[in-house]
Parts: sequence; C-alpha cells; structure tokens
Amino acid sequence: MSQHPPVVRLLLLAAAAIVAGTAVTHAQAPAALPLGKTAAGQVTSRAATVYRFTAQAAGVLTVAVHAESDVTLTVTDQDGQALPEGSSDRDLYGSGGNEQVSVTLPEGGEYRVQVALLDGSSSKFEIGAGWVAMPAFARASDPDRRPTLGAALDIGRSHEDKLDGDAGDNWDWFSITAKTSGTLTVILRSVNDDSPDLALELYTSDELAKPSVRSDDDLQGNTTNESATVDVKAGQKVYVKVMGASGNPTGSYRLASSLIQ
Ligand SMILES: [Ca+2]
Ligand SMILES: [Ca+2]
Ligand SMILES: [Ca+2]
Repeated sequence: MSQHPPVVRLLLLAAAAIVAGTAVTHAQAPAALPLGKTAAGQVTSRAATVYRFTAQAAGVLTVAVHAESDVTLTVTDQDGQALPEGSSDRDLYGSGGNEQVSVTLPEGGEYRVQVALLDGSSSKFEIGAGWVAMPAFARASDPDRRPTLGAALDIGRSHEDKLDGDAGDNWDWFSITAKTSGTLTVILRSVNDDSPDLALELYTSDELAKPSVRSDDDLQGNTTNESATVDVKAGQKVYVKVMGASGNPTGSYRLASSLIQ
C-alpha cells in the first residue's frame, strides 16, 4: 500500500480533471451515437460530451437531445469544426434543454456530435439520432474543408481565393507559421463588387474547437473586409478560417498577413 494514499488520490484526481478539461477535441474513443433509440448521458460545464458517428456515404443525420439544463447541440467533422446548419440552440418548446439538428453529411467518414452545457455545472440528458444514407447528396469534397488540410501561407504575401457555397465550398482553411514571436495580423479584402460577406477566424494549433479571435466587423463599410490579430510565439502555427458571414457565400477575396515583432 502507498504511504501517502490521500496525496496519490489527489494527484490522480488532478490528472483526471486535466484529461476531462481537454475532452472536447481529444476525447479517448467517444461513445457511439445512439441510432433509432435514445441513450442517457451527462454533461458538465468543464467539457462537452462527445459522440462519434461513422457515415458510410453521404446522407442526412438528425439528432435530438432533451436535457434538464440549457444545452447546445453541434454536429462537427473530425477536427471539431461545426458543419453548415450543424449547430442548434433553439430551445424547442420554450425549454433550453430541447435541441434538434438535421444536417447533410456531404461524404462518408468520421463525424462528431457534441452536447455542451450553457447553464449550471452539470446536467443529465437523453440523446437519440436517425440516419438516412443518401449517396446522391454527395458533393465534391472541398479540398481545404478542415484546418489540417489547408494551404500554408507566407507572412507578408497576398493570396487571392474564392468561395462557392453552391458547390459545398463554404469556407477555406489556411495555416501561417510565425518564424519569430510577435503580433500576427490577418486581413481580408474584397476583390470586386461580387465579393461575399465574410467572417475571419484565427485558431492556435493547440485549440481547434474554438477561435482565439473572430472578426465580422465589415471594415471600411465593406462586408468582405475583416481584420484579426493574435499574439504568437516563434515557430507557432496559426490556422485561419475564411467563411461566409451568413447564407451561401460565393465570390472572390484577398487575404494578407503581417507580423510585428
Ligand atoms: Ca439551448
Ligand atoms: Ca474551401
Ligand atoms: Ca463581414
């Protein structure tokens, strides 16, 4: 037996808390999403409760949750990025714990469903899902649909790109690696009158579930124009998400970055 069991126990509890705190993106083998039935779950304010779902083909996934407290429901890709129309905080029937989403999965593969708590420290819930494989809904895969698939950009060099919402290209991911520490600023600018209303998000490589900073400020009175700034260390990688601010984004934009030491 250990000579200091209370200390050992405390350390184990601390380690468990650290693991739980990072559970949103690094959960060990999340439970399978219950299909055609409901299952009981629990969520705490420390981390979302995550389920996994493997689609064999494109199709439609519907998920419903009923919780005692106010929760949100989100369907994400395997990097933890919400799918278009994949987030719900609708508070159905006037109850913050009732949420439902129905989302098109554009290709087979791994997906995640997250139940996150908005109110209080802990809540029990019921969750259930339905799946209809609909291979005809498959769309050409957006090559930079996830952060880890985006092109690497050089600081100081301007880059022109475009979105095409009808073709399933609702956002573009890029990465920028800082060679020195300093303040990294990324800006978006319109290319022409057809440039879409954009939002800009910056993520640090250790936290892909939520942005460090988001801009939808429509600078200079232009809905395309955005700017976001984040402090970086030497060698740090920052992921950049360019996305439609609303609806179905289609059109060209220009992106540039600068680093002030
Ligand atoms: Ca809610
Ligand atoms: Ca894209
Ligand atoms: Ca905007």
